[in-house]
Amino acid sequence: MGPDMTSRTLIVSAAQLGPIPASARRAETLERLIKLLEGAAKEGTQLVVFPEAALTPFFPHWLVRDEDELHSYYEKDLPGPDTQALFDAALELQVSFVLGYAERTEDERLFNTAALVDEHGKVIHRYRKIHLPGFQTVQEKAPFQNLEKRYFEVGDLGFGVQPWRNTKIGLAICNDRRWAETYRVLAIGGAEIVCLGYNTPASTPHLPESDALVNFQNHLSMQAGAYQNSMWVIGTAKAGTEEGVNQIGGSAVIAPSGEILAVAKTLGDELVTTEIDLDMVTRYRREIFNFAQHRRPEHYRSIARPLS
Ligand code: ING
Repeated sequence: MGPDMTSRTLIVSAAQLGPIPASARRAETLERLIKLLEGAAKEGTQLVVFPEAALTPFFPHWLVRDEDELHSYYEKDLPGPDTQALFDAALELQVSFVLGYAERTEDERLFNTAALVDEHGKVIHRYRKIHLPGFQTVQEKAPFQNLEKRYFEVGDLGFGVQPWRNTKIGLAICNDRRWAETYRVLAIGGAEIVCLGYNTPASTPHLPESDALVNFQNHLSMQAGAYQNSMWVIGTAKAGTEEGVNQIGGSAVIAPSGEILAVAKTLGDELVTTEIDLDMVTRYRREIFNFAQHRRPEHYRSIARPLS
């Protein structure tokens, strides 16, 4: 049975991107995103999720010394001259999409942002990354940097939930997926699908013991969030070796059961498409994670008792 407005089924795609070199012209990058949109539309997809920083290399991985270079990585308007072609293609194809990008506001504030664009090419929701990992200053000994605290402010929009078609969507970005609160706050707000992009290095310089577990912990975070909150999670990677940093792939569509329904096989541009049943959210929230019947926030007090 194909997707329609009553059956609460939907076809979704994680649109994974391979590396975006700092030398890439924006038009070239946009071409890659449009190609993925076209491929998704051919598969009947209604919602495409692009990664975090889907228009640029993940520049927090190095100290950007040149002011003009730094500003070149941010978008002032969305759509703007550098993204209009993507919006036009999505409108033409009647496909909604989530786009991760670096945002510069009118009053010069800088955020790591994701936007939800509906099938009419309209930005209907925006989220600014709250959990910024990394540092303000360069870590001398590290083989690569994470300077998100230097290049972005902490998001000031909270975790919003946006009605879209016959469901509700929440957005998150990269490190947000590691924090249980991200999914719980969105679930309390009624989100049925969480869309998130990530740029995740294959090694963690400050905790080398976790290097062998990077891919496991990527899926663990999203599967736990999906299951413990009865939500669909669409997680999309910017993968491959980008400006010298190896990044994981593993883009996936994860069900409220916690199962991975579809997962990327490569580290390049790749569509991970599957049909999802939104009523699985309803069933799991009725039978297992029924917040009203079983959850007791009024009793949740963490009391650190001294050892007797
Ligand atoms: N990147 C990484 C992420 O959260 C990281 C940073 C990796 C933090 C591994 C902790 C462990 O996937 C971004 N951009 O948040």
